[in-house]
Amino acid sequence: MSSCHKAYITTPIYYVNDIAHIGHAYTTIIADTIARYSRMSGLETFFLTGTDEHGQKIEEAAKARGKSTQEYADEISATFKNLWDDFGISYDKFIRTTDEDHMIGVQKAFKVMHDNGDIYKDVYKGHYCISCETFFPEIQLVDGEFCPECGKPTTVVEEESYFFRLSAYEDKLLKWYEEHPECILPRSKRNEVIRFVEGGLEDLSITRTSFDWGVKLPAELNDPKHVMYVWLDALMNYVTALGYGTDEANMDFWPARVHLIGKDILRFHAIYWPAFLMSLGLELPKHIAAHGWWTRDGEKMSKSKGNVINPKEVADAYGLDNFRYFMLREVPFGGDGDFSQKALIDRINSDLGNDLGNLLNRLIGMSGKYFEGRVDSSNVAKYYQTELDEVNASLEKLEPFLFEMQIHRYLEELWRPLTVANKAIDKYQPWTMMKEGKEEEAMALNGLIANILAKVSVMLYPVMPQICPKIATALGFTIDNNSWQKLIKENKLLETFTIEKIPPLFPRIEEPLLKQATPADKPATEAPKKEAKKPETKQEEGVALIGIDQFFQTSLKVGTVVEAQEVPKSKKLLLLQVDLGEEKPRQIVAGIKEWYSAEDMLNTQVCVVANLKPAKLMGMISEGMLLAAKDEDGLCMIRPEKPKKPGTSIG
Ligand code: ME8
Repeated sequence: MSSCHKAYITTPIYYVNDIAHIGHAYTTIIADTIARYSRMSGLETFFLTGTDEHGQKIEEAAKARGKSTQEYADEISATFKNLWDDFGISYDKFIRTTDEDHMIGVQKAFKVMHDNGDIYKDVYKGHYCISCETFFPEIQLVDGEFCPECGKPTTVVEEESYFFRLSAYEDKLLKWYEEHPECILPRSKRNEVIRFVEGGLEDLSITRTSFDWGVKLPAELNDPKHVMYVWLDALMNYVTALGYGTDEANMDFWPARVHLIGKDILRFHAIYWPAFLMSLGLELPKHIAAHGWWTRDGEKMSKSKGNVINPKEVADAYGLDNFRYFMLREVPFGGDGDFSQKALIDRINSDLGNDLGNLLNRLIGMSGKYFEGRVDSSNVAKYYQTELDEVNASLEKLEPFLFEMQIHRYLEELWRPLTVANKAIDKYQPWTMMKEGKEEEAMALNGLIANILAKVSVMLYPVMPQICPKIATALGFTIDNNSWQKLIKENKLLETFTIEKIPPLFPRIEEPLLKQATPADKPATEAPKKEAKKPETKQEEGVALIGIDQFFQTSLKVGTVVEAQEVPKSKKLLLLQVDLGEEKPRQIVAGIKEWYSAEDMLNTQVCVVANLKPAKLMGMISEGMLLAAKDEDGLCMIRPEKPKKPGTSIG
């Protein structure tokens, strides 16, 4: 059993049907940050990542490229591993589900669950989405055919299958969520899962007979035509990586401290996985942490749009640590994020360049000019106790933010000491002190700034593992468990040392550095001022709080529906022409047909989000969105209380 001195941290294992993009990099970078912090703080750490290589989707992707499935999986798996190596990701193991010992472990798990009566054989009839490798009940399908997750057509499958008695775990799962409020992070996501489970769980089909690129059943079952469902195989990686079913030496890292995942795969991790673990008699993970989705300039990334972001290109152009900082700081964990070069450049120029880089330059300048680079911290507490107290108060708050996955708040709080330092220089003015002969006070100020930078670089190291050691070198120390203990846990200071000059760490970026730039990528032409910077987003329970200026970026208008018709072959969509007082009516495709007929909508007034990028729905352009409210009883439109002129703005 894992003790509190051990930390086991995992990423999802990525499908080898495509190469890594910014979303995969995001998950892996968060996990790497947590792993690095764990190690620095003295925890024995095991960080797992890898690739998910079985299933119909991979078999088909290989076929489409004219390759053998194994050859194809080897190739793509290597691209993931190489990328993480290039990025210096500090994983302890890279697992592949085609590894022999993984497959042995999965078979052992299947046998245990079978022997204890949780697996039985029956016939499966249902709708399967190959892209999501998931079965869906008919009622969940869009227009009776399409996958509710990805929109692709599903196929009807009727075959003999083994089932896992998921329904038997409903109450036990609910009890677990109830007793462990922190088991799913952010906590708001836990409520979603609870509601889903309360809606009832069906037993889960866990084998397939229609293809064979997967783990075979244990030999004892003597049923060679079945292979295991890819999600059962994949989830097991978290324990087979520690040796489950083979050499169990590392099983003392179990249970995981955190499984990091994207919100798209929460159901598998928060429902199936704990149920499998209960059936196996293993402990449940401490946290399952689901982050949000990255889009590109407001749009979903896809190959056909040509807007997929290659993380390597971004890191090469802007610097790996800058990219890491941006991703972790820009978005509240759990919320969705938008990647634009402008946002990245603003973060680099403002947070990193102005707040951190300039402070280091000021220190190098000040200590060089007055003290030949020497720093003596003996009198820091004598003159600057208030500042020290403020800095320590911030540093003490940090660790819980990290382990509760509030990484954006971790970084936000970590910037406070930098503000304290920058303000102290402006307030006490070392140049004036030197003129007035207050050399001791000026040296103490020098010591204060140097120590704030030292402390910040230690705590920033997990996020920026290449740059922070450079800051530490300039300040004559090394970032490790000893310095963390001394500077952070014991609130001590570095005593005397000489500052080494280093070149500026964050040269200002004036222009987007990647070809794919769009107008939205242009950086602010002036140094972004603190106030003018992107409004701070704060997050509670996964819901982003926005400033009023952000709210006003949305244009809401009253409109009149001047034409309404049904979309042929769609159970959900109506095609509306809405007068917004513009030259011609806007075409809006609205998913409201279950609640409103075309006739109901004609000549009524609606509230429209008027500045959304046009989107295509079933091949039709939609130039806005209607406001509506939906609960268990259905959906209703939000309308003005009294008639208003088309185009009247709301807000
Ligand atoms: O789901 N924004 O693998 P996968 C943010 N093999 N994160 C994103 C993203 C985006 N646009 N796109 C992908 C699988 N991700 C299974 C997992 S685990 C036992 C099996 C990230 O290659 C996010 O972490 O489709 C998401 O959960 C993961 O990539 C899905 O990777």
